[in-house]
Amino acid sequence: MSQHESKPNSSERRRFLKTSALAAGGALYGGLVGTNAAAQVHANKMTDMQHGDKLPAPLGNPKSGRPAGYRDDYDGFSRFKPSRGNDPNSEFYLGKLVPGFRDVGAGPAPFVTPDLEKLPWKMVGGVKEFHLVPMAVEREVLPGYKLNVYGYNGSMPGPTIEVNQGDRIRIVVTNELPEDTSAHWHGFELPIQYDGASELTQNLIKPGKSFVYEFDIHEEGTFFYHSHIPMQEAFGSVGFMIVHPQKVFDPPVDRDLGLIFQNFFIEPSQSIADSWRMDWNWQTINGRSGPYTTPLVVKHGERVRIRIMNFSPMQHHPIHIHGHTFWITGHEGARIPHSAWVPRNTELVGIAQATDFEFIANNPGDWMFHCHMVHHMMNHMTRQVGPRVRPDQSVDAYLANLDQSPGVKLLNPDPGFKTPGYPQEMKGMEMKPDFMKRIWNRREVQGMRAMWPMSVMGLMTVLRVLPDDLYQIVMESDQPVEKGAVFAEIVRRFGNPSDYKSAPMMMHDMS
Ligand SMILES: [Cu+2]
Repeated sequence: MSQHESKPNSSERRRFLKTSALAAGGALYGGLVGTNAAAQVHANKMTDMQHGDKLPAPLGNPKSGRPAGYRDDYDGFSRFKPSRGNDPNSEFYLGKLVPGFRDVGAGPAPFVTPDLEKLPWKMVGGVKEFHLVPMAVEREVLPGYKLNVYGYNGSMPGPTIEVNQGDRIRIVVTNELPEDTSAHWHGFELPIQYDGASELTQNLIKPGKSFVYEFDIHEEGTFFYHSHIPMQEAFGSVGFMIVHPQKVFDPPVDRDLGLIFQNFFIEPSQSIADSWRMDWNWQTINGRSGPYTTPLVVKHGERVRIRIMNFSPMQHHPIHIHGHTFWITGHEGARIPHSAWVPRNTELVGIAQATDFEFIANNPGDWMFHCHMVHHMMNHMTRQVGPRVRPDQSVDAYLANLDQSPGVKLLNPDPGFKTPGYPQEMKGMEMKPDFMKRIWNRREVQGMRAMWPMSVMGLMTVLRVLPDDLYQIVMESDQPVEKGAVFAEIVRRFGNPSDYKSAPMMMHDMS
């Protein structure tokens, strides 16, 4: 096809630009305010509402702060301020072996998976017995946005199985899926007939039937279970399986947190994943998408472990934490010897891998915690902003004539189209009042900047490092906390108050 033939005529071109200008109308503030003219008016009002660059009233009691009797400083590394220490060979460089506040004798810190449950068990004849039920699940990934997926016991991902090294466990798997399944215990060194590799080691579990898996746990670390039917894996059939070591990991941590990163391909206006796709446009952490992912809230100075598991069907995730350098201390295979730990700011976690991050939370604030792939930092991205959703514009014409690429026409008044490429526009998510109410109606987000949900999307969550008194206000008290108040207090204590700027309030606050 010649260029002449494929070039849209000028009236078509004008019509296209008009449509795209309208479609991009909500692109201000990350495009989350909606896609119509009314939203644009609201967006302008929000700009007018930049106000109050003075810090609000102090919050909390800075003097009540730190626990007594613990060292602050280790070879120049401080648990209470950003610091590296002096010598990369020091045991305490970057906080490497700096202990938390928790006593070794207290045993392992409780393992916490935000937005997921634990699978209960009972002791039967000296064996820890669990009941796991593969089933279809409706998972609300954002307020009002439900996906039809596969999971276990009503949850996607499934509930966490938590055991101790040396336990004997029995897992009764009862198939409530409309199709055959099996359960694989990923990474465990177990007798062959319980490995769950369908057909190779067992007959599939028919719908309505059960299979009993029973074995001894020899290892320790971060593991998981999943269906061994590939299309079921792509629908979310997975859960954590954490094994605490007989000898508590040294140094002990104060927080032990788990996040399962997944993605799906959801067609526009669909709620069911297309498991045959090679690209994936809907992202979840523990079954929720940013900004509905629940922030990880820790105390200033604590030693934190975060176990990341990637159960995406086809995509690896470079996972990045702001404001901290962390050590890689384990993979799903085993704990790594201290001598082989690696400090990172971003770590690639491949498909079916789990990686343990450890660090001292020595830098207070609300820190981004996210996959660094741009299409994973938003949902419903690729086909929503591409030409295929534009009326009267065929994708063939666009691909055959790239110099007609929409998005480079400088005459277009829309700010989203003054630069090449497509603006970040979230047509799949409108931040309506009910949506925002549910985002804010969680203890963990109290006192964050008013506009924070605009920047936390897809495979994103927030690591909140709070001084002890602010932690208590946010996580343990019922004291009301104004939007932005905790952030402002951290700026007052640790930042540069003269540069403080408050955020505009959210749309629903103005109406
Ligand atoms: Cu990613």
